[in-house]
Amino acid sequence: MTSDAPAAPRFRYPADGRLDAAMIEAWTRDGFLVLEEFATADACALLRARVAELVEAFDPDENKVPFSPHAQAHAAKEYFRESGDKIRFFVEEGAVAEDGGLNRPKGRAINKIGHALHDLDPVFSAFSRDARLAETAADIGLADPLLAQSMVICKQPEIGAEVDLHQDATFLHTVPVSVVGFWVALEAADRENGCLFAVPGGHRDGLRRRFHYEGDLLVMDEFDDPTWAGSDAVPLEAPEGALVLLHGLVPHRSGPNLSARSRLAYALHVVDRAARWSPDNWLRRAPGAPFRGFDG
Ligand SMILES: O=C(O)CCC(=O)C(=O)O
Repeated sequence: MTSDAPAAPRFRYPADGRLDAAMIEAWTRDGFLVLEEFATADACALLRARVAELVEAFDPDENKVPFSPHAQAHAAKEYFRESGDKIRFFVEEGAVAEDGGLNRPKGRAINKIGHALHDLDPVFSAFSRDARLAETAADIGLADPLLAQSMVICKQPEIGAEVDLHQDATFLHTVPVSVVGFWVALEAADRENGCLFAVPGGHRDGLRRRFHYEGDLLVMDEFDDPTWAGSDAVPLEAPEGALVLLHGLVPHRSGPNLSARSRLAYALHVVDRAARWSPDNWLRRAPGAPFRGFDG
């Protein structure tokens, strides 16, 4: 366990989104950056209300695909494979009863919603295309940013599953690696309700795994030590409204939520048009729905 690890340095999000020298230094050194006060309490409340509306409209009888962060069992399902340009709902493994039904109200059963909220939902699109984010993206070297993927990660009380140690470039691969995670705490995230943990400087050690299509199969290639444990990961505790930037190669994970509080977050993954998108990535978009930038 890493719960005694020191906390990560944190900064206040600049009003214009432009990162100062200390922030750039921390980003370059650590491969992550915790920026508090990015989103106001009202903005977070608006997004939480929008999530509640989306969940209300979701019919769990149509699809109850559990998201399994360890086994990637969802990867065999068309419902997941086709979700790159849709808004789809994945339930917690712990919310599915033996008879296949949900063992709790659907609002407490969703693991995540993905993967094109930033394009398809007006509330999430506006939030994702905040002009400040374009400034921040430029400052961390994204020359021509494209919004590739978005997810609401619910981390439900008591059953919220942990997310295993991973690098985002495993799932959203470009040559060279360019993906950056823009992760926003829509509710406070701490060690009790499953905050992020990341390995400082781990982005310098190269790509460990790659999840991609091989023919019709989605496979995971392992390039390095399969016992990769991330025991040097530090907690990235984040108050409501904080923005956490994650370099595509920085190993990170999140803990389980055994608390009575939820831990709602919004993650937007941005790649650089100047890098080559790997066509065997799991995430696919219809030909008429290419990635778009911060300016829409
Ligand atoms: O929010 C979480 O629990 C995990 C998020 C994550 O790993 C990611 O966005 O890459």
